[in-house]
Amino acid sequence: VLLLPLYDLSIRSVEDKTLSLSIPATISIIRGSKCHVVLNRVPEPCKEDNFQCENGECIPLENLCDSHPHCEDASDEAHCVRLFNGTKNNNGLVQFRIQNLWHVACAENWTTQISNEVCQLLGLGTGNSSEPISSTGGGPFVKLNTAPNGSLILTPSQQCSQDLLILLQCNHKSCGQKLVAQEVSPKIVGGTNAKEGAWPWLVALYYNSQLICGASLVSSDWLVSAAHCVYGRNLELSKWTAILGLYKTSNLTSPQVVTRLIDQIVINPHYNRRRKDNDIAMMHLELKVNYTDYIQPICLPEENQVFPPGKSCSIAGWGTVEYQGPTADILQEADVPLLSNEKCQQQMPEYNITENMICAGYEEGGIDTCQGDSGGPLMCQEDNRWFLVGVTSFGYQCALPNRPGVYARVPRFTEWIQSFLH
Ligand SMILES: [Ca+2]
Repeated sequence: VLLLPLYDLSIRSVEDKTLSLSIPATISIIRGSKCHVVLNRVPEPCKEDNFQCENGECIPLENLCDSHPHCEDASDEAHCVRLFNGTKNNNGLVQFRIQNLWHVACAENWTTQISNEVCQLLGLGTGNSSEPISSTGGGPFVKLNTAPNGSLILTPSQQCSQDLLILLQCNHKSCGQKLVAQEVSPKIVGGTNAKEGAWPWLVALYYNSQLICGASLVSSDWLVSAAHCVYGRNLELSKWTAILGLYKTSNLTSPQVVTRLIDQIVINPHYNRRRKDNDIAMMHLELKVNYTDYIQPICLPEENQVFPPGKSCSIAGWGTVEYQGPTADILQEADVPLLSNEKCQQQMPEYNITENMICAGYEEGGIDTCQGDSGGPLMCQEDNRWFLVGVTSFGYQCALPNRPGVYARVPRFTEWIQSFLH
């Protein structure tokens, strides 16, 4: 019996019939029946002149990007600077959002320190170069200075001196950034349809025209997936297809979709099939892909980067709704908390949970939605960027409590992955 106040609930049986209920309600499910439970907590929509925080709160628009956190999760101050109209995703005109309006940065008084500060805010390392360029468009504009403590002071302005704007180039290549504006969605328990463009590094792997696994794009020509996805299939390269920019598997001809053949597969040399240890593989695209709003690489974590137990991360994929059942049409996503390896070992006594594995899932009363194709990513956000923390390796079938998903722990393989990228 599930007691679910405050949630909109739909239950999809394996026959794919959806039953919607108004809540609060108590639902009994016959033991042994297979259901896919989707819980959507629907926040009240905000009034028109309000901004909706990522946690659903409403705040007045004038509190957006005013340097003071108003949302409990500070999401009102999260995306207040961007690079605009660049040729790559780590350069462009600097724009600051002040309240609800984007302001273009003027070139006057610009310093290296400001470049570094802006690149850092964008999660792009330090500034590489900045040059003044003549403005063609209209305002509003903003002049920048640094306070003695190093923070930026923004002064909105009607015009830039000599109409000069700043074109900034940051050092890091961009990664782990969602480029398609995501509608504000409430925190979700269980899983739900993702928005198009929500996970632009997610790749669908087809073998013999069957979607069998997920993968993650880590550069313009390399994917990371699970070794068990490719094991025994790594010699028949021509049977593989990687589909990038995919949202609905029923719409492979969408203009956002790019298809690539695979010309190399490398299984991690330490992969142990029986113990499911080091379950990670690299796949090379025959042709590089161009990055678009729908195709972007995910960031690789540093080898020593820590993702602590309890941290909420995300999984996404077209994974089966039930064990060996059909794949989902629309990309599915869910939030899952990371688990310590100790806890995970307790809950998975049949396996040896090694330091090359990381677990995620709800400890108790968890509603597992069976998302996450094998090979697909376990993703965590840090400093506004998404990192590939795990590769979906194994777990139990749907909806079993105390059964976390087990993932290959990517920071253990960062050096190995990077050895392919240069
Ligand atoms: Ca604010």
